[in-house]
Amino acid sequence: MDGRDLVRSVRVVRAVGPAQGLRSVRTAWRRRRADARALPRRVSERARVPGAARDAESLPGGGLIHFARSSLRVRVAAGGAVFCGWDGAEPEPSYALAGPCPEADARAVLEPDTEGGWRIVSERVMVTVSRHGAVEVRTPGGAVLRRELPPRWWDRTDDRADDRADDSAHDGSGSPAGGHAEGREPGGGLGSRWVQRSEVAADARFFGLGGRAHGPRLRDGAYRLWNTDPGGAFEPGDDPLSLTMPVQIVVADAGTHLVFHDNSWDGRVALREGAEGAGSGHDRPGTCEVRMDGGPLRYWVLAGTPSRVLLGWTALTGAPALPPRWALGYQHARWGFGDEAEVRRVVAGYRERELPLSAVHLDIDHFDGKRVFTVDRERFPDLPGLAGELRAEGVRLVSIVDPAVKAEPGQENPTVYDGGAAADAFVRDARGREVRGVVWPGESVFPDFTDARVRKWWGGLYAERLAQGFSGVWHDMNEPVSFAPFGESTLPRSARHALEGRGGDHREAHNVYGLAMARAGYEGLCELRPDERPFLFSRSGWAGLQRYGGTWSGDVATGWPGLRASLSLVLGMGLCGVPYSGPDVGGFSAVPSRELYLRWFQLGAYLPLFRTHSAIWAGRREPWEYGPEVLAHARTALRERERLLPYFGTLGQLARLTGAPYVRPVWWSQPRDRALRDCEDAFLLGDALLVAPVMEEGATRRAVRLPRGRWYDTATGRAYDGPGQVLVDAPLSRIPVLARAGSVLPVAGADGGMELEVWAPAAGRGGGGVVVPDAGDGWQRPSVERFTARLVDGRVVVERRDGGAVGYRVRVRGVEGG
Ligand code: NBV
Repeated sequence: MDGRDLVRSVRVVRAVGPAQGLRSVRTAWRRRRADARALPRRVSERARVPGAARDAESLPGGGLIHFARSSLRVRVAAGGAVFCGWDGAEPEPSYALAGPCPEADARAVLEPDTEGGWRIVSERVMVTVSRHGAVEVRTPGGAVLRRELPPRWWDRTDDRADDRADDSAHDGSGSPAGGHAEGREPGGGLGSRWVQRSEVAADARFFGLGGRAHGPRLRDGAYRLWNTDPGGAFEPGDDPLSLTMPVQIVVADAGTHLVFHDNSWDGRVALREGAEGAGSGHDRPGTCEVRMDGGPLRYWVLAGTPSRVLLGWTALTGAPALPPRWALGYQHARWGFGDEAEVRRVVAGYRERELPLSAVHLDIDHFDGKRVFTVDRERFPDLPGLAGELRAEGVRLVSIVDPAVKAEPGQENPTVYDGGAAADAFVRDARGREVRGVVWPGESVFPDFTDARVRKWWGGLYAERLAQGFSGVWHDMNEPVSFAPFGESTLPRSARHALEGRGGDHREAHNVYGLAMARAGYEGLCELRPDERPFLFSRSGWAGLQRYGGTWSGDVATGWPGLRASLSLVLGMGLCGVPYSGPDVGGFSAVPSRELYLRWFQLGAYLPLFRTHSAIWAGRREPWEYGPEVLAHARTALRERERLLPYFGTLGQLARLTGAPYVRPVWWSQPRDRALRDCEDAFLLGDALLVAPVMEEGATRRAVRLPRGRWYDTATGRAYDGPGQVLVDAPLSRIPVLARAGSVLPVAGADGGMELEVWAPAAGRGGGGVVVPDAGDGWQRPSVERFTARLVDGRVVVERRDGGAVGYRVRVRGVEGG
């Protein structure tokens, strides 16, 4: 046990008390023993590279190339996504794909190239494969987006098996990598580690990899792929966090591409940005090295503009779930609501101060003994009554849901554990015993969400939450966490999982645990309440989480760096296809200064999930707790959020239809602008707005980097012409928000009805916007309305694209007096 373990032990004991703390020590030892027993110990590893190409065969969408010691399947799918699978890896089964693998593009065919390799030309990319297994992805114009060097595996063989299987090291291949004889299953049945190095343009920037605290631009360094509860609070520099995914978005002058390594094992991505050889002409390419502990080497590449790439990505992994309307309003969470009366008091506080409030979130303390799917009846005797009361004034209740189930059989009444045990729902170890861990309720077991049967059982439990009056759920602790004073705070790597009937262990299931739990909750809610869209957001997850809901920052540290991290997380998640997210406004871990709270609140007002929350020990987060000045400015932010609700609704619909996130990096529509690629302190909210939060203490002005075109400061009406950097006022009362000239966005008018806000186009330029009117909280198909805006004799004329009547009041801004 080292010093850090000691700190963790103290933390665990503080969280669950001395008795459970002791139990967690036992569990940690048990985990270590179980892994030592069940995971392969005596392994010898042999390095292997593909070797020389032998031949190739044409297959739909591309072909299969045989190398001396491996094979590569390249398959272009309709829509342009390219799949590459080594060693026989196929696109399915996959936790990321939304459905069956998309059809192959019949027009994409494998043909020999002039260098002795092969190429596949498709509509969006050209893929070339060299005789030694290097793969290049190019634009149709021939510019290289990505160059993959031949991969390298370390095939694990049991030493004992080796002794028997004679010396395959002397297989006569003559390759320095040696090792793998043709015909023998790669990995010798124990799975292979592998590494794949790639090069990208010298000017390329990396983004994505799920939720990272130090982004959105991913600088040089190693990023781990293993969903991890940071244990208390995190800041930029802490890595990994709860929601990792092997999805990179690479933006370069030559084009944008996304690469997704469809493999849920533990891994690392090492990134190094390139450098352009000023004058010398010698560029150093950017490099990316993906290293996985096991699992298939298969990946998808999607290329095009950022919006094309996200369209393709969400076509592949699923359209983002649309949150119900109310989930776009402001929400207040609290860990530590004492009782029903306190909830009422807080809601009344909002009402009395005329602060719009959409939902209140109840944390683990409303459970009976912190047991999931229970209620502490003494402190919350009538939750359905409370929910009904709040609902009448437009406030919903949202419940936390943790995956760990207290391991206790019921005395008189069956417990959740009883139900799960009867359904054989809990994760077992290699010897077939339930894996026990320690979480909030004490000794706990963990549902195996990788089993469809278990998902069904778990989904049914949400009936209890609905009966208590909850309108939505908040999944926590699903990395999954099992407290441990040393070692990993999760399940043993040797724990067994169904993995949809294939069978496997936690090394493969860990990263998809939160994703599969989200699926269980989402499908359960759809079945239980078919007329309403579920509201679900989850701390952990993986590629494809957007199909079921959103996410939030988790325990972001209170502090200015935490404020930055919270924006980085939202931007990163959006680029990975999960558009709905937001931070704990005010930070999770400590009491923020008034100024920090306000600046966080002002940022939150422009993010999809706008929610105040904190740790039980970190003070309160109601705006009035921070003095009258903060209260007044928070009210302004809340009102602006209300006014923008129709715009948020439209952005949610567009995210569902196109994959474009609400919150986009400023380079979104101009990825060739290098200065924009490096800008991390502002974002686009849809097409129309550029939001420049204040993330520096004491700042009342800030520099804003503008994309090309004219932008209006929405507070002053002053016009600025981009590209370039401008200095704008950022008084404590507001953060700078700029509107793109020519944009048309739906907002709530003073009477609550929807109207169009139109920002005057620059002379000689047109404009326009899309509006998706609110169609309730059900599953109605949205209607999409398109508008154009143009200047005619100095007047702004707004028309509907389909020629129909505009149908809304139009408010023009950005003209004299506007
Ligand atoms: O359930 C308590 C907290 C919750 O408030 C927070 O939002 C989660 O991220 N939860 C983590 C568990 C423990 C935190 C120390």
